[in-house]
Amino acid sequence: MSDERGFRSGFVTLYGRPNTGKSTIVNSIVGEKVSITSNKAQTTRHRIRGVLTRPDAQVVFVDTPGVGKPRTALGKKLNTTARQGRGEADLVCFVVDARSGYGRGDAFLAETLDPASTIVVLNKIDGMKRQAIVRQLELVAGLGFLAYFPVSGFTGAGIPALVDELVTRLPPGPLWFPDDSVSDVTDAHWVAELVREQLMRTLRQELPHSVATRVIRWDDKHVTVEILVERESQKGIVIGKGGDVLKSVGTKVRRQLADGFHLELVVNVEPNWQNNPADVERLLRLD
Ligand SMILES: Nc1nc2c(ncn2[C@@H]2O[C@H](COP(=O)(O)OP(=O)(O)OP(=O)(O)O)[C@@H](O)[C@H]2O)c(=O)[nH]1
Ligand SMILES: [Mg+2]
Repeated sequence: MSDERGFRSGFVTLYGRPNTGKSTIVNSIVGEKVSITSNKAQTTRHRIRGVLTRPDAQVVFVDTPGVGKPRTALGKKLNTTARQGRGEADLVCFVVDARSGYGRGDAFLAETLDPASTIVVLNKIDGMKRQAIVRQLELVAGLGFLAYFPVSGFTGAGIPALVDELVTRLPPGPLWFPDDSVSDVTDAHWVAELVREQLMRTLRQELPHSVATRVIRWDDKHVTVEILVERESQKGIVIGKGGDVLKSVGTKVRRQLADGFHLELVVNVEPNWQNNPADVERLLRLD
């Protein structure tokens, strides 16, 4: 199937409630970490493309922010970004957390999706009893979508079958990205994301949502990432006692960077940015 006539390609958007495992699935499929993950809702803030190229097809996976009831300008922006991702797709993978179970939030989203181009992906089936998985399948089976796939983004169970199904349903098409390209994320954005990932994983309660990160200086192998919080009182928590939080974040990020990379972290306050649409636009802009 490697002749040109047989080649298929297209865009597949992962869409769903926050924390259902969309980014974990994209990373698992492309075989590399292209999108940060954490157990806090709203970890993903941009449309992140992860590219899978096989001899017979190229699938561009579009990871999107989780969709939820917006309580801030940031939440609203994330919902818009997710909808835009849905709009550019040939196919949508509607990702549901099978562990916590198909719920009202999922049902609400299901109604906004086009059944003719949507596949339901029941994620996190690792460690679940067969019966419980079947019950979840029964809950969604009547919704009229194209297909239903129980998977685990962790173990990879069910993922190859899902990818084969997606490829079969994509139209004939060209390579959209070079065949050795895995992601469209720039180096600066990626380093800022790695810092935010560690902060999301470390910080508690509402604090993760108050954090924004961006590279403010990149000088050969020396990079400075600015961490923005919303209040002076949050600064101390992010820095930690004797700087221990920042130190641990820095260590975990450096491990994922090339040798000899010098990473500097600075913390500043951008008052209440999460509630100000103009601040949200500015801080989430990729340039
Ligand atoms: N047990 C289990 N946990 C998973 C699986 N996939 C993801 N998780 C966990 O679920 C949490 C959320 O994963 P993410 O991939 O960040 O979820 P997301 O849907 O991208 O979240 P947002 O970007 O916030 O919308 C993390 O703690 C993951 O480790 C899975 O297959 N099994
Ligand atoms: Mg995500």
